[in-house]
Amino acid sequence: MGAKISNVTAIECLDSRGNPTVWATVVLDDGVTGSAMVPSGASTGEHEAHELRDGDKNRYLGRGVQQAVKNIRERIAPAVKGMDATDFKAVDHKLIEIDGTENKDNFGANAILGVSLACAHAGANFRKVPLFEHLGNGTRLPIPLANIINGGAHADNSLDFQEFMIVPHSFQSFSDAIRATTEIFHCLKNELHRQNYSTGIGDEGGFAPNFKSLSEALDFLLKSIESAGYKPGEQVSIALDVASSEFYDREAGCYTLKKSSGESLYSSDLITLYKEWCAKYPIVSIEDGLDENDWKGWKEMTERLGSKVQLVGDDLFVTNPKRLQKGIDEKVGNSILIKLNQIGTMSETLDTIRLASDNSYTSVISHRSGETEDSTIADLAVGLATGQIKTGSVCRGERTAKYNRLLWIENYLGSKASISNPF
Ligand code: 2PG
Ligand code: MG
Repeated sequence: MGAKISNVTAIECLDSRGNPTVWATVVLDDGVTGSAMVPSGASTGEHEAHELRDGDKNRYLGRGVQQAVKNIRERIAPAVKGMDATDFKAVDHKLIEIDGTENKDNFGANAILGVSLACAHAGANFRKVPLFEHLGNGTRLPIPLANIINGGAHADNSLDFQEFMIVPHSFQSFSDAIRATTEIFHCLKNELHRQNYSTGIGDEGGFAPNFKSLSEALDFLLKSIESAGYKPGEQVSIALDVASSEFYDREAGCYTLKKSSGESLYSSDLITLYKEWCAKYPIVSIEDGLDENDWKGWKEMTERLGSKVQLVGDDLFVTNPKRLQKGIDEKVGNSILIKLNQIGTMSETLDTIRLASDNSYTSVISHRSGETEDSTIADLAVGLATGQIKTGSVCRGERTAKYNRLLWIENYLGSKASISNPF
């Protein structure tokens, strides 16, 4: 009896882009269960853990995850049966051991993560505590980095840069920060409409019109912050995810803005552009400003911008402690994006967050562009008190699921809830 795992099951379900993904459930001896759904990226880093897809063109255009589901049912379930679900670290360790590969190629990181997260949920449910309390002792709500203009691989428009986010960093509570975000989102919609731009949305719920230039998108953000009645820079700032690996031309060694002007830029030109923008706009954070293998460029970027701006490594670090350690050793970046499915287990994710904070790197907990109603990352952000979360725009259910969970946690914590400005 107790928290012992009696079974692990899984099914193939759908993500927000209409692609199949894994939904895993851990069942305990006493009947308590825990479930989780696995997200999936579009602008994936080449160093991420392996996402197992069936490749059978006759099902879901090759994107099925039946093999991952089968791996959970037939290979993982018997291996973790009888283990204590409250000790999710031991279960994760077992998953890593039986997979036996560096990148989780054997079972698939999607199979392993599904079980790892479901186990964490089952443990929390067994202990009758919310997941965030099971994961850590944090009570600090994160500042949202809300992606209200989409481009890059997430939208069919003219923007080469992937995410234009607003950061409501100077509010007294998470609910006030979300209210401001939502008001700005609606003001942006009105302004786009007024100027005859499309108000259709991209993969993460942000607007995705054909702007005339990248800086025009920034101008619209600034205007919307102001028309919602907030002070840019003082109350609400801007964050970018350039996702530059998507348009880096490795052979030519330069960045080609292929969705818009076709112009090619070297690392140092891009850094200069960021520098100019940081002087003109209240930009507090730039993610993947340079390519995932451009360590030299990243070093220069950190030297030139790192004292003023948060430089977040996503494709660069892929939530991997080894790659983060290289960044720390080489003084590259000052922040890491945390995506559970890049590394594949909850425990390894917690280790990476710890390594970051021990070395004064900030951690930004993140969704993927392909998401589900699963809200585990909201609990992760609070339990580990990381102070920042990136989970898309304030529309679309798979994005609001995380914001709503945070609103719930804030209310649950009552006077114990805190929030603070990391910028
Ligand atoms: C990113 C993410 C999430 P994707 O690049 O940061 O916004 O996108 O999941 O497509 O990698
Ligand atoms: Mg990114």
